[in-house]
Amino acid sequence: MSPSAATASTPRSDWTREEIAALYDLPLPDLMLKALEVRRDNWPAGRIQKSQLLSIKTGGCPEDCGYCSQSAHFQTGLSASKLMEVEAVVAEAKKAKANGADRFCMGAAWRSLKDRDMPAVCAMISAVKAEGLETCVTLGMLEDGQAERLKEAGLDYYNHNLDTSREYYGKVTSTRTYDDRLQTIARVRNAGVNVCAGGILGMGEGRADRVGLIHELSKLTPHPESVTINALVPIEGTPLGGSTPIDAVELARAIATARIVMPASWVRLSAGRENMSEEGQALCLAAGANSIFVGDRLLTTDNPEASEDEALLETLGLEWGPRTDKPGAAL
Ligand code: SAM
Ligand code: DTB
Ligand code: SF4
Repeated sequence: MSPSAATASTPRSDWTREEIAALYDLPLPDLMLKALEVRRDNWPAGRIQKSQLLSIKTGGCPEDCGYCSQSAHFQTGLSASKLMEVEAVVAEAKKAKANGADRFCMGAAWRSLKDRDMPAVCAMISAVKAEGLETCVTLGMLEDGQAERLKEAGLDYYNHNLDTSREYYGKVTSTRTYDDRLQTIARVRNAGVNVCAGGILGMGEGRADRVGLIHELSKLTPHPESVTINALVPIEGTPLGGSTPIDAVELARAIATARIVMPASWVRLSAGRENMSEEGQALCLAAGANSIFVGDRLLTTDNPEASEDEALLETLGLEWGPRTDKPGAAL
């Protein structure tokens, strides 16, 4: 075992909500210091992974998630489209790779994955994997046996978010429950696919809900390999379109707390960077985020231009770097 692996923090799944709240509420410099210690002990210094997203099936979703541009319940001006052809997806994956991304995440505006779409989705996963990219999909709820088929096709990660605390969840979505989400996450885990799970800040929730979200994630055993932290991208026409934007310091607190509580997880600063200042993003990266989405689109909304992201990393003295399989071992 390398010396750095020996000092790596062992993930705990018995954090109490109070312990997590106490971390979250620390004076910012003390919280950041603890997060940086965890980062130093577990992760290569100064490396940020480039991920890229693609919406493979856009809009017309039967769910009523109050934040989402793609729900058929709200008038957001988005036009729905069918599942993309495999060739078109591969072309986008090639472009992402040429832009330096090493992870490619495909999202579909579905309530759940239908078996009739399985062959096309599996073909996309296999083809993207064959390009040498890490694969991630987010396709809604899964039934028994579906995650196994995705894994056989070459899937590395399945993204399925808890979004917020259990108590606040009903204020955001009514067409499914928190336990539905946990059940799909368990199916992903049982199939041996890496779990990517996280949530959204800035939906009118309080700090107790942000702590509750991190607590729910920390109870998963093992922790999700990937923890995605989104700032709400406000969408006109949705119930949450007029929400007060989350403060960058509050977002950094959530990232730092997740970094400490789930030391071996990839923490991703995901949606919302387009509306953040360079200083705000700097704080979130300094708080211990390992990855960002690059490319000028997320799924349906804008993301910073490549040149802005290059400038950001240059300013911060950070480098792009690929995923390392064993946190702690690559220091
Ligand atoms: N339909 C699938 C599902 O909901 O699991 C997959 C696609 S969905 C767009 C993936 C995730 O994106 C959601 O779980 C949510 O956390 C995040 N998301 C969607 N709209 C967002 C927005 N306006 N701002 C921030 N995050 C958002
Ligand atoms: C996640 O947690 N964030 C990404 C990914 N998983 C699929 C999605 C962000 C979506 C932002 C809004 C949009 O572009 O539609
Ligand atoms: Fe549908 Fe996913 Fe959007 Fe919810 S978040 S409305 S499930 S696409």
